[in-house]
Amino acid sequence: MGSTSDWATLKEASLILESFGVAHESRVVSAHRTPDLLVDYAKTAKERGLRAIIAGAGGAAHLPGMLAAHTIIPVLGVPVQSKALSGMDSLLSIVQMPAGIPVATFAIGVAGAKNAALFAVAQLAREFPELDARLEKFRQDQTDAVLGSTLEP
Ligand code: RP5
Repeated sequence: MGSTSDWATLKEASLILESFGVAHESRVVSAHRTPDLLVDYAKTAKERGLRAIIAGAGGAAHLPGMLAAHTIIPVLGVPVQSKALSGMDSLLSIVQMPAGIPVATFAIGVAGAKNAALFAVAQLAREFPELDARLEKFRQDQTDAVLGSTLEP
């Protein structure tokens, strides 16, 4: 993520990955405050064995696009809800990548963070049957919770 202030949002992605037993790391890598670290992080991602990068940033959110520019590892962009523009700035910054350098863009805020993690799990599940089973169970549990829910009179 671009800042420690993004952690409240991106933590939700981390919690999902943890619940599925997917090894991951959580780092602050800022496109504008630590540009050299960003380049190093992206350029070494493949050799370090990363399979996806969930990149969350807010405002002029160039982190996901800049990471994607320096690696072919899939970048999953999460627009963090900014104070000034409620995350519309983050969303448009991340989603409007010019053709050739894709960033898979998710919803603004916590929903996006959770879904980015679930999407990464879904991709990995094609390769790891135990993850596939956990994802099927997650979906079923979610369905059961809705079907079993009741409303206050
Ligand atoms: C972006 O600027 C970060 O991703 C964060 O969402 C936003 C504000 O950062 P802080 O000023 O809170 O560190 O780079």
